[in-house]
Amino acid sequence: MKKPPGEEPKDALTVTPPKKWAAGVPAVVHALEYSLEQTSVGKTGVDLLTMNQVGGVDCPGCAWADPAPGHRHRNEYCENGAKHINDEATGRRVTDDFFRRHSVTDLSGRSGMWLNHQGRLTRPMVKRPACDHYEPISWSDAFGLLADELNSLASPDEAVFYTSGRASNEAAFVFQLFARAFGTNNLPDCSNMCHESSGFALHETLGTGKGTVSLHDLHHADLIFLVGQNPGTNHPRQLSALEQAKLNGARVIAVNTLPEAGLLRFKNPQKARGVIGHGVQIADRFVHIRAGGDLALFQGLNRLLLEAEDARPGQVLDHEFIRSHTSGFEAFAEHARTIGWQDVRAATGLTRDQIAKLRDDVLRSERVIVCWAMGVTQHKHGVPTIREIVNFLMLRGNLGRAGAGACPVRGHSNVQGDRTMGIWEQMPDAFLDALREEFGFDPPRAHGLDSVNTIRAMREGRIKVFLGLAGNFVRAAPDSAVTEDAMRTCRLTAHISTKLNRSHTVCGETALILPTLGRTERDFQAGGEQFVTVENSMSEVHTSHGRLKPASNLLLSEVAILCRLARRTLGGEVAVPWEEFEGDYGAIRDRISRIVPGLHDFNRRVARPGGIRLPNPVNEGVFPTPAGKALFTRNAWEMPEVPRGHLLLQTLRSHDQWNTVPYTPNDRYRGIHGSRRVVLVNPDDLTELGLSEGAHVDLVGVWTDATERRAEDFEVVPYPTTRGSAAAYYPETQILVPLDSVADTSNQPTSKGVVVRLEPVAAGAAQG
Ligand SMILES: Nc1nc2c(c(=O)[nH]1)N[C@H]1C(S)=C(S)[C@@H](COP(=O)(O)OP(=O)(O)OC[C@H]3O[C@@H](n4cnc5c(=O)[nH]c(N)nc54)[C@H](O)[C@@H]3O)O[C@H]1N2
Ligand SMILES: Nc1nc2c(c(=O)[nH]1)N[C@H]1C(S)=C(S)[C@@H](COP(=O)(O)OP(=O)(O)OC[C@H]3O[C@@H](n4cnc5c(=O)[nH]c(N)nc54)[C@H](O)[C@@H]3O)O[C@H]1N2
Ligand code: SF4
Ligand SMILES: [Mo]
Repeated sequence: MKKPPGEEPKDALTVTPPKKWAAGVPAVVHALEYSLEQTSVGKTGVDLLTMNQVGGVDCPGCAWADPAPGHRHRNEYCENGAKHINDEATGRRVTDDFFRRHSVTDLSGRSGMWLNHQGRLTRPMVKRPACDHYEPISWSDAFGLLADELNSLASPDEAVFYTSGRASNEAAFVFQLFARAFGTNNLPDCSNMCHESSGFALHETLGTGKGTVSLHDLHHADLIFLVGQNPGTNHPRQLSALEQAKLNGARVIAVNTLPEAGLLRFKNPQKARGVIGHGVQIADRFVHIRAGGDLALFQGLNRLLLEAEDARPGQVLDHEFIRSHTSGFEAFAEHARTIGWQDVRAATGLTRDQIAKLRDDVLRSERVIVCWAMGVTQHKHGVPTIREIVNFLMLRGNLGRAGAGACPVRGHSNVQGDRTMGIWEQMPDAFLDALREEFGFDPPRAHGLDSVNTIRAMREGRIKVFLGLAGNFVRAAPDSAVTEDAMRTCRLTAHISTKLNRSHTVCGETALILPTLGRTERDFQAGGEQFVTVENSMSEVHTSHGRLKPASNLLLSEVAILCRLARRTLGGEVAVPWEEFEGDYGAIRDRISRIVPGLHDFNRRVARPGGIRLPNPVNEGVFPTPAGKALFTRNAWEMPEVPRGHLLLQTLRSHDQWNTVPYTPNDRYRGIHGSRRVVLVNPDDLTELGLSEGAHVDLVGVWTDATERRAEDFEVVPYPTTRGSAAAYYPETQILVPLDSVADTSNQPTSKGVVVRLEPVAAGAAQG
């Protein structure tokens, strides 16, 4: 079979029926198989038992919250958490010899799975101009090289500082401090491609960008919506919370283009009931929605609620909440009443009667929570969709009280914390003022570049230095061909990483690999053994203690790398005690205490079991918008235009990957084995397109520019996705997402809304 360079190899594809339940015993056995392959049995056991426990290591996987101390299971982790931690704790090592054997050109032809499989990076490496190999470099020379490049820039804005959400609070705080002391707000992050739409919509309507619910709220809700998320794979312990909610009487409505296994039934591996028996049905209603139809769905639902109020005045809406806490209700209501059911049907595939059933569920419920993730944020109208979800919650006062609220389900384990620490190209003045007060330098005020704008600026030759703190920017960003060309225009690209990935191989003229400790590892500094802190999706800030021996004795912690680099670059220019920070992370937390509201007395309070829950003003009845009230909004929708014979493609995660890093070619719950180059299409669409199961097709992107975007040779799998849509894995399909196809206002790539046609590959070519 054909395989473009840099893509995953393909074995023979086997397809089995999709699973109807998630996370029972086979899931645990499956994780153990992966971990046994990566580490020794003993080490795995030690790690996993400390995972997500008080005083233990925080799972490096997703940002789902831990139950309160005293309510945790002995095994407080999921199958995928076990895989993520073992992927870091692997016994494999990338050695000097490895880089002698493999040129950069060779490595850039390798797949992400292969690169990751080589194991942990062990020492700093440099690729010099006109040279095709990485070679060892000392830490001191590496810092010297980076500092010289930075200091030779015509403007600090010729550098960008990218962060991925696995970085700790301490590392993130130091990173943004360094960037701003250096003189730029160019701080793009993975969140620009993840929940940026949530941040924008929540900020605008509620005055705060974070979710409002806790685990306790979820456990005690009457009705929970799961919109555009796949918890069985991406937030498996959310299923435990949903199970608990259901045992307490909650109903769950899942809204998705795919009937994901985790939405249907859950067998809890931590309970006998989950080992035998049928498990718990998760979704009481599964709403099989057309791709991108969620705004229309919530608007239809809102119209029905307004009409129910007309029929029973004073009994449906929470007038007290609307009167005292919100503005814009009249304009919103007027607009919502005008939406047409034909239009809603076209956008959602759902009838008024089907939506009326959801209204009835809502009317029976006192406490409603809406959870959402990438199926909502990664569409062109992601921001208005979330604004409409806020409208929905506010109609019945489902904000700021127990068991109710908004729950954007975050991705990376500390992506929310990184933002709290100032990783954002648009940090508000209050934060910048606090930095100035604390450190005595004037941070730049002009907004910096986000992820998409970074690529645009690179393409125009305006960026000379790229420094990445974790992540895999080249592979996470859209429009691979454009992004890779853009990255190669840099004079220097440098990555602080645990493992090898494509961003090390598609690099600038000079490139640095700065290998670092993972979260699982012990971190000794001048001031003794250190721990770090992270913030989960529910705004709980807690500690994470590494337990393992570092993968190599040449590794430095993220904080140490950043502090040394900052000292070398800035000399004595700013009054930041970098050396003290490196020696004792408590000194960093002391400063954070004085800068980040809610983290006062950080060191003392975070030491308590369970840590600190950052206050959310909404839960105190305060809406810090300019008007001091929550805003009802009017949201028009514009469905993506999908020409005849085309489909709307979503690019999503398999069960066996961590973002840009596939672990295996399998996606067990969806019944896909042996190959990731598959495209899932509704059988009726296949008939209409004249394609049959197993056909080989190129996915060809259709966009307003003249560029042809083609992902070659995918195998067609008939799958119950909604009519008109298709699904294929990220990052293989990254090449199809146009850089300029972004969500309105949030500038987030529309990774779930890519117009494609399926072009059959000539019979002989598929075998080539
Ligand atoms: N194992 C594992 N866990 C992870 C990750 C990982 O890669 N692997 N990544 C982490 C990160 S960074 C993130 S952000 C999260 C992502 O968590 P998710 O958002 O669950 O991730 P995706 O795989 O992108 O799945 C999106 C879901 O939305 C649905 N969907 C797509 N389009 C639509 C639509 O228009 N409407 C509706 N209603 N549904 C739609 C898809 O069918 C799919 O179920 O997971 C985190 N957890
Ligand atoms: N088409 C499409 N594109 C997408 C998405 C999509 O759904 N579809 N999802 C988007 C989303 S939600 C996200 S969050 C981004 C993800 O984008 P990123 O966060 O940039 O990507 P990851 O794949 O999580 O990064 C993995 C790399 O991080 C490094 N790493 C791992 N742990 C550590 C650590 O502890 N410290 C350090 N320093 N490095 C570490 C390793 O070198 C590893 O190779 O991708 C986005 N891109
Ligand atoms: S649900 Fe998320 S945080 Fe919890 S163990 Fe699984 S991957 Fe880790
Ligand atoms: Mo994410």
